[in-house]
Amino acid sequence: MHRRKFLKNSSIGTAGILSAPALVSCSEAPAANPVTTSPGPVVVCTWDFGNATEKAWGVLSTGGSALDAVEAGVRVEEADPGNQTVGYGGRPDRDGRVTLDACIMDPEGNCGSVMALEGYVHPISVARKVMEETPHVILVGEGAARFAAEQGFETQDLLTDASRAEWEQWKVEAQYKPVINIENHDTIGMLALDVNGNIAGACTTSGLAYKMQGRVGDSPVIGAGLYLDNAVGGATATGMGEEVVRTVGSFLIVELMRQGRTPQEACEEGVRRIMEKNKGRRDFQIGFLAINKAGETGAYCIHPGFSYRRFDGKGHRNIPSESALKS
Ligand code: SD4
Repeated sequence: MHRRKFLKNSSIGTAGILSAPALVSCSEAPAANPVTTSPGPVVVCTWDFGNATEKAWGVLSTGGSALDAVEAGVRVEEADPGNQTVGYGGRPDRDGRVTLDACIMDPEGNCGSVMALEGYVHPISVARKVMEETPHVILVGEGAARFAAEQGFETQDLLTDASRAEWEQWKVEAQYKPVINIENHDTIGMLALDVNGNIAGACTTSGLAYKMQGRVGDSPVIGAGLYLDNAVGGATATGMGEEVVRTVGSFLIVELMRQGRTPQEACEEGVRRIMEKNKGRRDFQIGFLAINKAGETGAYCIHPGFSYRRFDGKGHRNIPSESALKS
């Protein structure tokens, strides 16, 4: 049942509605400006997720929609136990529970999100169902899990032996306190521009390792971890979600592009705003990635070492972000 039909049928009507793959490091010195020009189709994602971009490209190159492409693309990482920041095999919270966050946005500006979802490998697909099958945008925790079950998703234990062993070790070493870690990476944010010039985006994560139970970062928050305006472009984020939420990072980047900045310039400004608020503190990581309607892409990160994948008609490239701060 699609959203419109749900609204029509619903008794509530309109009331109140609303390890990972190797991280390709770049040098301390800024790399070549990664802005590239090419009309769609094109797909980009945070970090070095070649299989995910290839999957999305398979959809885009056969005329599929940007929305189908980003969902299919990020599902690859959700299913990969080798990526311990996303989906199956994700690192648990400090109580040993794997809780997943994801959101998705389509070219019409519809969006869906799940937060702290447990027991389902593909939170991105549950988020899409929230978008398409309910009058709501966000479902959390038990409510999200119940909805997933109603939609026919299969439950699965997401805590792998590898993640459990690391967690046990962390409890000993960290004395059961959550840690701030600049190495919080491998969340996948993906943006696609399809053959019709439409943009969609998806973002999915298990969040910060050993977070407090119930903690939610930026990744499932529309405007923070992901945002797009089909007339302008899209943006997504990875890193310390609290900082991205504080600056509504992805929304900011899209608005900066609306005002004429390139994706690269907008990402740099997004990082600068966060640095400004933190007065030079550098014990966390933030990476932004953006695309505009012309298929130009850009990325920027507080620390060197951020890269992103771009797949377009000219092939599959891994582009180091211009990560080092200029000042
Ligand atoms: C979060 N932004 O939950 C996520 C973490 C992340 O790669 O990006 N990890 O804050």
